[in-house]
Amino acid sequence: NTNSNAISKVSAQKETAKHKSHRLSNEIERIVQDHLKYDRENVSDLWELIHHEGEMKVYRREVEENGIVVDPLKCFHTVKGVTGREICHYFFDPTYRMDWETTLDSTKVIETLDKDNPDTLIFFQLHKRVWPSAQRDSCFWSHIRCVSTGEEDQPLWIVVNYTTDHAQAPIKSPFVRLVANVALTCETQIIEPPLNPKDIKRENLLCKLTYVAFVNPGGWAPAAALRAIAKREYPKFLKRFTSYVIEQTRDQPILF
Ligand code: 18C
Repeated sequence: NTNSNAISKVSAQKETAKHKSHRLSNEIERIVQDHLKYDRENVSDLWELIHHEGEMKVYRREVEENGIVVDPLKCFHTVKGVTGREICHYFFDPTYRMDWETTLDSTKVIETLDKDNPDTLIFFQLHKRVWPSAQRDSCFWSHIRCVSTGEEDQPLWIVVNYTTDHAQAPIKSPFVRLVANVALTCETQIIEPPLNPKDIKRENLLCKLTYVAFVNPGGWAPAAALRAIAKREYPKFLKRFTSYVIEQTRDQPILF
């Protein structure tokens, strides 16, 4: 089955860490390191808490560039019963995208950068149209990685989605290309760890999740409408996506 196949391929990478370099390697390295450095930092008072529900906190900063709203967004969440690797796997793998994404008309993988180590895919997505604005599309590389911190016993998992150009995804009117830099970082904690690690159950798992999004709509869009949509859609995404991962993994062996 493709699912376990994809999982084992990424885990093989985790163990052997053999990375073949490709045309995006340097850019990916730089962007991933930036996210690892800054995303988990707490927010300053420049950030406004726009949604607080249980463990979930969604912050944003109101920023405009040439009259276009590009508000940075940052969320912290804690999810019980799943590992960071599981959360990142469901966020990265195209198999599940349309199960949890409610803001897309379509998603398509147009390239797998290194077929021996499919940790980087290029996606072309068509977003739902928000009337009366032009419909947005996006083209981005998506990279999944396991980062061992050395200090803790559980590694960090991260997925970064970052806009790129691609010959198979030309910009075509009437669509407007949005520009995105999104990262999901997950850290697994073992609560009340049993003496034998083999006895770890889902009830012992806690995942600290950080999600950041920098999205430029790529052209003018009414600021008030856009901010209202963002305020509604990001919390909705976080709730739906994390519940989805909990559902999918409930009766599955834990994937560390
Ligand atoms: O990270 C998420 N999903 C990933 C996989 O798909 C990927 C997506 C990145 C793009 C995020 C930006 C989406 C903008 C889509 C615009 C249309 C939305 C319409 C919704 C109406 C029901 O990383 C999870 C993403 C969660 C999406 C939240 C949407 C927030 C909207 C932000 C506004 C963007 C401007 C669009 C212009 C609209 C004009 C009013």
